Amino acid sequence: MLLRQVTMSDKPDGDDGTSILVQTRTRTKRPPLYKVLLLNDDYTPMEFVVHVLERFFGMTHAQAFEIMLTVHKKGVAVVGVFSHEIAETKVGQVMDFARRHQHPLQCTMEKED
Ligand code: TYC
Repeated sequence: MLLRQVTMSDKPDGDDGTSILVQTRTRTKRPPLYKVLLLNDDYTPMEFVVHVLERFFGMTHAQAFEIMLTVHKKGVAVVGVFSHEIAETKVGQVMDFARRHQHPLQCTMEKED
C-alpha cells in the first residue's frame, strides 16, 4: 500500500489549508512456486528411492512407495511444490545423497505455471 499526500498542487483552487491522504493499492505478486521432479533410471534401487521420499519429502512409507512406483512406470513425477529456495535445497539434498551412495538418481526443479 502506497500513501500519497494530496495537496494544493493537485487541486489548485479552493485552498483551505488542509490536506487528505489517499491510499493507492499497489499490485502485490506472490512469488513463483517450483515443482520438484524425480526422474526414473534403470539402476537406483526402489528401496533407496522410497527412503529418499520419506527422508527429504516427509512422506509416509505408503505414500513414498506409491510415488516411487509412479516414477518407475511413467518416468517422472512431481514429489513436491515449494518456493525457489526450498526447492533448490531439496534438489541439492537428494542429488548429494544419491551421489554419496553412488546411485544415478536424478532430481530437478521446474517453475510452476
Ligand atoms: N527403475 C528403478 C528400478 O527398477 C527404480 C526407480 C524408481 C529409480 C524411481 C528411480 O526415481 C526413480 N530399480
